Amino acid sequence: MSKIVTIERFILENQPAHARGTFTNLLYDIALAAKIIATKTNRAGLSDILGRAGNVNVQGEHQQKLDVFADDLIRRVCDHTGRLCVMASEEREDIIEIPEQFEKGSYVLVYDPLDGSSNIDVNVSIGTIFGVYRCIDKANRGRLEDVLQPARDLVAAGYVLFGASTMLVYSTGDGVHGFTLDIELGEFLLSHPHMILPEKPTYFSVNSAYYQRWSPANQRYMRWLQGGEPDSPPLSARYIGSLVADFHRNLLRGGVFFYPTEANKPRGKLRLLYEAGPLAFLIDRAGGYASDGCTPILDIDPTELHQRVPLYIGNTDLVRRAEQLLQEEEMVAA
Ligand code: AHM
Ligand code: MG
Repeated sequence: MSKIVTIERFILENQPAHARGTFTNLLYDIALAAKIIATKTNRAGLSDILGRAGNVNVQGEHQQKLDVFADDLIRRVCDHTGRLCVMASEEREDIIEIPEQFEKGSYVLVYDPLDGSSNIDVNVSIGTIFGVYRCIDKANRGRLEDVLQPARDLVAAGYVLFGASTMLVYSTGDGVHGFTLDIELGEFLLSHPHMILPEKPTYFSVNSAYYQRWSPANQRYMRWLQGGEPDSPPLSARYIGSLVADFHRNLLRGGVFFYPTEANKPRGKLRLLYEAGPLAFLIDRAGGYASDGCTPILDIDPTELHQRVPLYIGNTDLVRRAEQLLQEEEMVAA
């Protein structure tokens, strides 16, 4: 019979000795927050949690009640533990400082508390995305520069998928590992050790309703993915509109997700720090690649907290094809 391994035991046994302690406990904290958010999302149709909170977030979007709940919960789970020097959330305009009365730690947490907000009220999968950096200057309490680090410097990243079951997938650099929440035990159990992107891709994922707003290179890329060219790969299409769910499916089945620039979204939609960066770290560790169409996402130096970035992520050869078409387009324009 195969072994039953809880996330606690896995984290403990798989951290290098120097990281045992603070860092291990930080991952426990995130797992705890994930369990609480899972409980809430599972009751979404039952409790008074559905619908808009009436607030507009920093991106000018309406926040859902669950977004607000998840954002506040992660802050409350993490701000007093002495493990973090600063946090940043997609839902907040500024960095989240650790209150003076609490000890500060040496790690930085960036998170998108509940991604896929258009799917919250319609019982479709949503997710939480997180990344962990080391604080740049341990002498100081956290500052903006601690948060504005390239994804290559992440020490851990992961996501929680609130789907038919709840899964937590993370990497500390050495493999990508997935855990499924056993709701009766209240424990995440190791279900997907060492996740590797299949060599043969199955799906492409994009919101094709925006096709007319894309540049000719993106349109050509789409036609290539759809099988319209002699060297097209044999792919099928899937798009949920929740990045975590689309990413997770493609990680298991192989494929590419992209969210390009558009006439009215000149920098794309997705956020570098909270969405593209952590997922780029994971896809890299699973054997794939993420790009903004020109530069590896891992190498982009963030300049703003809520910076947006075009994203192409998945099997390396599929992402490279997008880069090639976009570069050809640039050269013609130059
Ligand atoms: P959000 O942070 O407001 O939830 O937006 C991010 C989401 C992603 O999960 C998803 O990939 C994308 O927005 C879908 O956007 P669209 O509805 O334009 O296809
Ligand atoms: Mg988001």
